Amino acid sequence: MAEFQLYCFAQSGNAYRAALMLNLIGADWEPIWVDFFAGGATRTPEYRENINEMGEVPVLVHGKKKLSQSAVILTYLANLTGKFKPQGEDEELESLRWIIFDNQKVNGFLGPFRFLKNFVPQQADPAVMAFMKARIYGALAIVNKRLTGRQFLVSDKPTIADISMTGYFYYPPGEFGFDIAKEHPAIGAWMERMKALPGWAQPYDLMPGYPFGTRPEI
Ligand SMILES: N[C@@H](CCC(=O)N[C@@H](CS)C(=O)NCC(=O)O)C(=O)O
Repeated sequence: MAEFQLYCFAQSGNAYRAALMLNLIGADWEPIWVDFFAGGATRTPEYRENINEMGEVPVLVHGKKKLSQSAVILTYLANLTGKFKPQGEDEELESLRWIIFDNQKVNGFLGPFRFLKNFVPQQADPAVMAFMKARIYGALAIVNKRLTGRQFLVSDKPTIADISMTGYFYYPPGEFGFDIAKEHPAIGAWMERMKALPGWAQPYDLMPGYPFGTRPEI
């Protein structure tokens, strides 16, 4: 058995943050596929009783520890390994600030927007989609401005704030109907820098369950 297990599925950008971190730190880890779509696994009493009372992925298991919330998982792994760890109080607070902004306003909207666009049988209300798209563009403009003239979000080295921000960014542009990297050049350049890190992989190559509904051998 690998040292770390990650409950996840390929379509989850929230889980991607944790999977990417594990890969970037060179951890010995294995994914545990969660049948979110067809099986509704995260909504079952068993999942909520035994895996995560919040009914979400990602969940990281490390020995007796079971952690959820990608921000908590990233912090745990950074503290454990010293890798991608913000240095000193100022960087730690700055990193937390960007992670909260990301969770709430960047990937916090990108995830549900993509979900409504791709994974529900009925067409989503256009007014809802327009509202969400406007929120996404507003948040992406803020991130793009932050990254203009900077290498990474918090310091001249990548930290867990950068890993958190990658959430949904590397899914195919067709799944959003817009191209994050092309439309926001500073984000696009930062995405290339993140992509160049040893161990980087695209979400569909890192977590099981793609194409939709299938379970590849792991
Ligand atoms: N803030 C959480 C978000 C986790 C989350 O929303 N995960 C989704 C999958 S992308 C989920 O499991 N949703 C289940 C549900 O809402 O029923 C994190 O960063 O870990």
